[in-house]
Amino acid sequence: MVERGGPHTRAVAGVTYRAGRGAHVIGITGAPGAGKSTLTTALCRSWVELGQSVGILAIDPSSPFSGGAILGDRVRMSEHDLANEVFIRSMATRGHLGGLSLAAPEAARVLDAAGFDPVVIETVGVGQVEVEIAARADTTVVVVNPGWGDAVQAAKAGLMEIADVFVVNKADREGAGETVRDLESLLAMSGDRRWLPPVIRSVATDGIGTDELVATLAEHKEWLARSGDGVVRRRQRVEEELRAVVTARLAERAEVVCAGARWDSAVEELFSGHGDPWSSADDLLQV
Ligand SMILES: Nc1nc2c(ncn2[C@@H]2O[C@H](COP(=O)(O)OP(=O)(O)OP(=O)(O)O)[C@@H](O)[C@H]2O)c(=O)[nH]1
Ligand SMILES: [Mg+2]
Repeated sequence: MVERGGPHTRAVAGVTYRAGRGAHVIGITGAPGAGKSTLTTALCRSWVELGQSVGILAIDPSSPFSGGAILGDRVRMSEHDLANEVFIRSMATRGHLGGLSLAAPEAARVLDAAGFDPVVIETVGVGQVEVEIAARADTTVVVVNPGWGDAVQAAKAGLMEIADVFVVNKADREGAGETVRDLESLLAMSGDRRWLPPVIRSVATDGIGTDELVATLAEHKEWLARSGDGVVRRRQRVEEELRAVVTARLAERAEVVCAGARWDSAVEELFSGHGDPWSSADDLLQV
């Protein structure tokens, strides 16, 4: 219902807005193919072992979570537990236009209300909307790969500002140590921070680094509560969401105003050389 938007989203929001249980919302973003889904799958194993149920929202994934990837772990997790404790939903950006920035937080809230904690939102870190969605989480994880290019790309995409935790994934490849150092010096240069984003190495395909990441995510959650930053962020989120709803409704109204008989005659009048667009808009917007 949330994905359909409009009155459907409104109906869901009416039910879930106050039903949230305060799940830890974690945004995971990074370049296409950086290993976000593999990493999330590895995290799920650790979380489920800790007795947590995980909700995952994958925004427009080009390589979606496969049942095989999730269920194929022979070592630590029985299929039964993962299938029961992990809920995955993919949302396409196509057809959503600007609506995704409304639909994604709403869908995360549905998962929270349903009792999942943590809730992970995976977005590809290209495109403003996708980056914003990840940035609006309680904790934002930026995944990069070894290679100087990746650290620079991350900086260019505005990912340095939004990261609470950096993961250098595919650390089995050459140059991981260099990328860690590059990120750390970029972070050190980026001024005064109350929370200095840790840089963690991982090999998501082998589950290496995931326990450290799970611990770091828990640490950041604790820090949010202790420092008061969690409250500040939540307030910002409320403000951003309200602004998005107001903007969406004004856009809907514009579609109504820019159609129909009154619209046609206003266009006709302008076309025949009378008035000006600004005065016509004033007339049209007066209900
Ligand atoms: N060598 C190596 N390969 C990895 C690692 N983590 C993931 N991969 C591989 O990288 C590829 C992409 O992984 P995904 O998890 O689908 O990456 P993603 O960031 O979710 O990709 P998109 O959702 O398409 O942006 C897959 O073939 C993974 O098996 C790693 O730590 N080391
Ligand atoms: Mg993915």
